[in-house]
Amino acid sequence: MSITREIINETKEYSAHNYHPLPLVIERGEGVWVYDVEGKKYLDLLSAYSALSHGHRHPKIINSLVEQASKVTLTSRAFHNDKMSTFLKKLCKISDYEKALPMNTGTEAVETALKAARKWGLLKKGVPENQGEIIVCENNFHGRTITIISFSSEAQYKYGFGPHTPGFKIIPYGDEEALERAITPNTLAVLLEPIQGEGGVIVPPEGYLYKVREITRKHNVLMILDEIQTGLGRTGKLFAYEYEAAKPDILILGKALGGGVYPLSAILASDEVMSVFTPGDHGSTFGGNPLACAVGKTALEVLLEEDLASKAHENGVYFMRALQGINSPLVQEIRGKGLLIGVEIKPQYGTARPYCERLMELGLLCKETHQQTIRFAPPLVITKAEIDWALERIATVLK
Ligand code: IF1
Repeated sequence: MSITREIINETKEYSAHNYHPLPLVIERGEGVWVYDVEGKKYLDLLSAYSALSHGHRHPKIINSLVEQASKVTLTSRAFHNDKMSTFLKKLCKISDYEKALPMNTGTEAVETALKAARKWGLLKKGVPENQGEIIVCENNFHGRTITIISFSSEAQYKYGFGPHTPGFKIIPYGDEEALERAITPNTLAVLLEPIQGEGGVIVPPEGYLYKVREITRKHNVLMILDEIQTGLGRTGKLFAYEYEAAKPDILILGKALGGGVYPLSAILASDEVMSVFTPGDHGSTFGGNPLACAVGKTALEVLLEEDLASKAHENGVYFMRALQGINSPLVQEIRGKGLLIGVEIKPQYGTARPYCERLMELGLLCKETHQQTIRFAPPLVITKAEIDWALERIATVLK
C-alpha cells in the first residue's frame, strides 16, 4: 500500500470526518509549490484559502519565527511583551486606524467585532440592552462558532447546532435598498465581506460598498468589513474597501496576517469604538503573543516591500484575461478581483469537484466552493511564468 494511502487511512481512523480533502498528502512547501509524500510536485492555487499570500515558508517570515522562538513564544496578556506594541503600531499605521485588538483565528476576530458592536450599541448609541440588531448578508461566511453560524444562510453550517444566537437579520448581498429597509432604531451594525469568498467569489455591483458606507453613516450604524480573505493585497489593493473609499468602522483581518506560519487575526477600529472594551471584558490565552506578533510584523513588512498588492492586481488581470481566453464551453462565468478568482461551471457539466480532481492529477491544487465554482487563489508571490504553467493545465481540463 502506498504511503499516501496509509496516511489517508490513518487520518480516517483517528480524525473526525469534518472535511473531504483531495487524496494527496503534502509533506513540504516552498513558495508557490508543495510536494507530496510520493515526491510529486503541485502548484498551490488555494493558498490555504488565502492565508498563504506570502507563499509557503517565506524566508524572512520563517527567520522571524525561528528568531523569536529562540527568545520567548508566549507570555499571556497578564504581562506585557516586547513584540505586541510594535506590531500593532505598524498594523494601525498601515490600515489607518487608531487601535487594534489582536486575536488568533478569523472566527475569534469576527466574534470580537460583534462584541464591540453590541457594547458600542449599548454604551454609545443607547440601544436598550439585548435589543440590538446586527445585519448580515445571504451567502456570508464569517466562521464556524455557534453565534456566527446562527446567521449563516447555509443550512449545512447550521443543522444540529441550535439553538441559534438571536439578534441578527439576513438581507440579500449587493442590494443597498434592502439594507436601507432593514435598518431600525435598534440596528447596531452591518457585517459583510467586500467579496464573498466561500459564497462563490461573489463580487457585488460597482458602488455597493460605497452606498453601504453612506447608508450606515446616515443611520449611525457601524460598518464592519470582514477582510479576513480579501485583505492584505489579495484583491489587488491593500484592502478591498479601497476600491470604493468605503473605510469601515471596524476592519477584521486574519489568514495572511500570520504570514502563512502562525494563526494571527485582529480587529482595527477608532479609539471611540475600541474604548467600549475595559480591562477584563474580553481576551484570549494566545491573543497578542510575541511569536505571532514577531511573525505578523514581518508579514506586513514583506507585504509592503514586495508590493504584493500591485502584483496581485497585475497578475490577477493577466490570469483572468487568459482564463477568459480559453473560451471554455463548460464555463458559466469567471469572477473575481486581483488573485481571488472563481470559475463557475455550468450545471449541465456537473459540479466543480471532478475538475479539481483532474487538475490535481495534472499538478494543480485548487478547491471547489459551493458546488459549481472552482476557486483560484494562488500565493501573491506567484510569477507570470508559474501562472502560464497553470494555464496550460487549466486549458486542458476546461477544453
Ligand atoms: C473552514 C470557507 C474560505 C473567512 C472569512 C472569517 C473566516 C473565514 C471571510 C474564519 C475562514 C476558511 C475556513 C475554512 C475554509 C475557509 C473558507 F470555505 F470556510 F469559507 F476561505 F472561504 N471570514 N475561511 O473566509 O476564519 O477562523 O477559519 O481563521 O472553516 O472550512 P478562521
